[in-house]
Amino acid sequence: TTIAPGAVHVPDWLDARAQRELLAACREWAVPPAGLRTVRTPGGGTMTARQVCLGWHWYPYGYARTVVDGDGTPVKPFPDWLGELGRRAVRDALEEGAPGTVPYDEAPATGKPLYDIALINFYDGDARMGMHRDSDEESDAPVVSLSLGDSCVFRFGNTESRARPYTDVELRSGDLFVFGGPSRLAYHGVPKVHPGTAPPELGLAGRLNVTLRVSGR
Ligand code: MD5
Ligand code: FE
Repeated sequence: TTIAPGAVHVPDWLDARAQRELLAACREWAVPPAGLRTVRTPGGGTMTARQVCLGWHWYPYGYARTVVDGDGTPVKPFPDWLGELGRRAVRDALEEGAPGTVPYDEAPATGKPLYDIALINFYDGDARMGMHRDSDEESDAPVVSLSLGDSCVFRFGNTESRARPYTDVELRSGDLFVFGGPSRLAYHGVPKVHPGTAPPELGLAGRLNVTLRVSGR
């Protein structure tokens, strides 16, 4: 389903087995060193979703190779299989959405791997994410988003401001969302997670979101 030009939602993209495997990997990535951390914002606040990074470490508002705002250790490596998953996600989203809405499918001729960053956000309790844009990557390649566990309201906005107009989309465990082209720099957020809505057999209390990105570095 195309939500806006370049924004393609593919419900149920990961089957139950793939969800279990991705969750198991997330649990390993969450352990220290360079594990799950609470992100402090420059204004003195904290983000309610906790985060772990692979490949490059994101901090407000940049990327580093070490956990500069945490334990200072090197960021965990970005595994090849996750990059392959990202390429497959973009390819499937291209087929699913209007032709040309995600105009970036191939690795550039640099020979560099395409996806090289994963940001994993864990939402429990009353965690949310305010409206923001992802503009710290030096690449206009689409962002791939995979959801696990509890369902949520994902708010997809516009490129001008945090305010209306926006579209609220329900994201469930196993869903894929690809944000490319004109949607790459749209404001977006997660105003609500629905507790207790994860598939019972997954064994996850809360919501996990894995985003795959291209650093462009
Ligand atoms: C989440 N994560 O559900 C979301 C999914 C984040 C974040 O927002 O920054 O970690 S990724 C949503 C996204 C990424 C890039 C562009 C757009 C949405 N967009 O244009 O709407 O935890
Ligand atoms: Fe974001």
